[in-house]
Amino acid sequence: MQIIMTKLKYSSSGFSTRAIHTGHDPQQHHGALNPPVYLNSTYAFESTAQGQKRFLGEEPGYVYSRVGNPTETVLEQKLADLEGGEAALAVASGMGAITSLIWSFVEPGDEIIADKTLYGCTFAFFTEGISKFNIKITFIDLTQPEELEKVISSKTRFVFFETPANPNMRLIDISVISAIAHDNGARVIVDNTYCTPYLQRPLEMGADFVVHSLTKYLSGHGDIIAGAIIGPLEDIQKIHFYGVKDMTGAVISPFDAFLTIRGLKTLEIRMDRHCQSAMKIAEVIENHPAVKQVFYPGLASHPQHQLAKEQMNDFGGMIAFELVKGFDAGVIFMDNVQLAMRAVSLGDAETLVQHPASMTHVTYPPEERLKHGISEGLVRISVGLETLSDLMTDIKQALDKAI
Ligand code: 4LM
Repeated sequence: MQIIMTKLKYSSSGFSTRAIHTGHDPQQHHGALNPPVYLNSTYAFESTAQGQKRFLGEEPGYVYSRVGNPTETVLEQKLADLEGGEAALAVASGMGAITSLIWSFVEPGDEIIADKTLYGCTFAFFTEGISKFNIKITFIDLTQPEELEKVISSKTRFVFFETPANPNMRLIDISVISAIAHDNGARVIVDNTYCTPYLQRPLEMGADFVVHSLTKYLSGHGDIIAGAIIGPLEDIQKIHFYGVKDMTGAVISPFDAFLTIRGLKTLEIRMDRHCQSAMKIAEVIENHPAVKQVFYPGLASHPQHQLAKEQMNDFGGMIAFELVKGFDAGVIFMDNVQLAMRAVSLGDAETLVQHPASMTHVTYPPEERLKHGISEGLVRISVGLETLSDLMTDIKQALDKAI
């Protein structure tokens, strides 16, 4: 079986032009501006010989939708182009992307080094899932590259991190970590969900793979669960035709691929708005008497503000903060927002507030959570696309009650 590749007609154009046009030629579809949603599980062959050739990889073409679908292909062309990778694979969820990638390459006896702050289910996959199969997982503070130098070995298969990290917004220097990993024969996976390729392109900084939860900003409307992996063609082929086909089966629905294609058309303008509103809200939160500390890479007070300016094109839509009166004040804040929604997930049009220690990061044992820099009182906001003045009013009145 082969990945279907088409020539990228818009490869030298700007970000939004490529997000809108790459991968779909209306003239091949009756002039239809939007790619059709191919709602089929199987494909009819012209002859037995053709079916055999497709299965043997001697002729490109589809055989069964667990191993490829034309709507999925359109999305993959766009994602590969936007991240600057050779190829992409769209899958059923962000977790499907992480697990399919790792299952495709690790062998018993291998080691994975991961940053100490990760989305809770990624942490659980490492600690409760893959580590059962004689894969050693070492969590370190990757904001300190010398820590990596100390623990990396010839057995290290992957170095894995998020930047900014969910939920506490620590940043990791992609080029420095990639250089150390490569010197030791390991490959680097960056979860770029918080940034999207509009704000940060890890492959251009030396990472080997990017993974995404498409559930978030890339689809952008909170109406699907999906994921993606972007990387070298040969590796993506392996993840596609082994990792997803035979190991995880984490196949994206063609309709979810279509909704992500639709979301990508407005990614740039949505991200600009998320970033502008988040910057203003972070400033307001930082100056409020109820607040002890704010973690937003755009603030001069963020310990890695300089790295944020070098590595990201803007500072994103996610904010985390601690209240002076800790967890109880966090609950008061969350219970008093009226416009913002109390919900996990991120990157939606709606502003979402959540409490990592009891929600997204409940998979960490409490003492591990603290060790990994996720304090009990931390509150997270995914700043949405609502009118900024309305959001400000809502957040201020909820903070006033948490003094
Ligand atoms: C959340 N996050 O934080 P799927 N990578 C990152 C994530 O934040 C997530 C995933 C992967 C949240 C979900 C409830 C950095 C998810 C996993 O949910 O499998 O598409 O993505 O609120």
